[in-house]
Amino acid sequence: MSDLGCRSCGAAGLKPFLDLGATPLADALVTEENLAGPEGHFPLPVAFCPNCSLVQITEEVPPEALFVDNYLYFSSFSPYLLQHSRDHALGLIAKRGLGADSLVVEIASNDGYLLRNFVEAGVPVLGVDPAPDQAAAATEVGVPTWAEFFGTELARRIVAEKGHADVIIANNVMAHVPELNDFVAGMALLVAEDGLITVENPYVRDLIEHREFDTIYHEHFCYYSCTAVDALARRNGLFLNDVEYFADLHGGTLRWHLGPKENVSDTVKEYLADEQAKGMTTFDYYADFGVAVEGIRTELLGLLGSLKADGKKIAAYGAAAKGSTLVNYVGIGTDLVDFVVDRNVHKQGRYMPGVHLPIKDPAALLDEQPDYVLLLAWNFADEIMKQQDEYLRRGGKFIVPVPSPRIVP
Ligand code: DWN
Repeated sequence: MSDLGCRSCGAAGLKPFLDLGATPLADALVTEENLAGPEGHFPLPVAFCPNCSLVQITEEVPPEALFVDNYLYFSSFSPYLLQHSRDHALGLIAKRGLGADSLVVEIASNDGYLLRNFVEAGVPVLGVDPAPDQAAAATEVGVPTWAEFFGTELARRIVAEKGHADVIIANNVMAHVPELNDFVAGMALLVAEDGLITVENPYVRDLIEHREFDTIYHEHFCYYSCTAVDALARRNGLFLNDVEYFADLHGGTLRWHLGPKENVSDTVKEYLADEQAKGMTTFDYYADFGVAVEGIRTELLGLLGSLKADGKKIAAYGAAAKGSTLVNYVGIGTDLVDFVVDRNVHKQGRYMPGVHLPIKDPAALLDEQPDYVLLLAWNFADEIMKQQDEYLRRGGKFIVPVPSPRIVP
């Protein structure tokens, strides 16, 4: 991909600024029987497009391998995300006056975690998600779901069968599609002429400024600024009309409001101007990120190594995709960390990709009371530390790895 053009604008001359090495697929958790088997490792180079400012990985793993075969991410394991999603749904129902004659389509609807709020309010919905287990789980909770990848072809079929959508929701998916323009053009085909599209993805500004390098993995083809989204939308007949920021979601998330009619808010203009002022539309803003990431690796290895040398027992929390990037890039194996805990029952009993850390139920923290817990799901730090108050009361401590490794409390 590195010799191909930008995923958005097609321009040549992508400028690489980070290489996380050959890493295993972040959500490809390993079963006991496959521990000795082959495990794919794929390059993870990251580049900047000087033409449209899109940050992107320049390696391509087929989406089927990423999101269909044995994809284990279920959105409903995070109470914070469930509340965030419910607030979003109820806000849209009120603001857009959605009712029995409306249609809400969510792309990457996972296990129905968000659309179920519309179903409860009597608003017709359609979920789209290629992951079969998640689509089945959504259907079980009353969210009709098509287990397919979204693009212009599927958009046409939805319009033919269901009509145009009053609202399209696309959370944490526009970063996950290799064919970006076909994806956005599909949303432009599907949305009603007075409809709204809301797209949520982590904000590349926070990735760089908070050194959230572990949110880079093969599922995330792109990392967005408002500048990049604005260009991508306009190229496909849509306009970036508004934007909302959520500092506590996935390390800093933007919700972009797109529509077929131009009505750009002052907030969008401020974000675009701020990105220009920060230099986010130039390579220099990203140029030194690799050095900062190497610094985190050195610091974290040093901290874990010295704790182990002092005879301390260390575990980890969150068999997250970002956790896979972190433990594999830094080189954290069972010599340093004994096990990982995760509430997602589909992940328990498996092993982290590459380093093969065993994944257990969070109860193991009280059963085994490790001295320290490396917080791989740092984006949910408040929620997890509240949940683990007994572990903390007993003297346990967390290690938060980014923006720089630190022990809490
Ligand atoms: O884009 C994506 C983001 C939104 O979610 C997907 N491609 C994949 C996934 O990335 P991730 O796995 O890094 O996301 P999370 O949601 O940060 O992962 C958190 C992990 O921690 C999950 O496995 C669930 C787990 N968890 C837990 O065990 N106890 C989470 C919470 C809040 C908890 O209390």
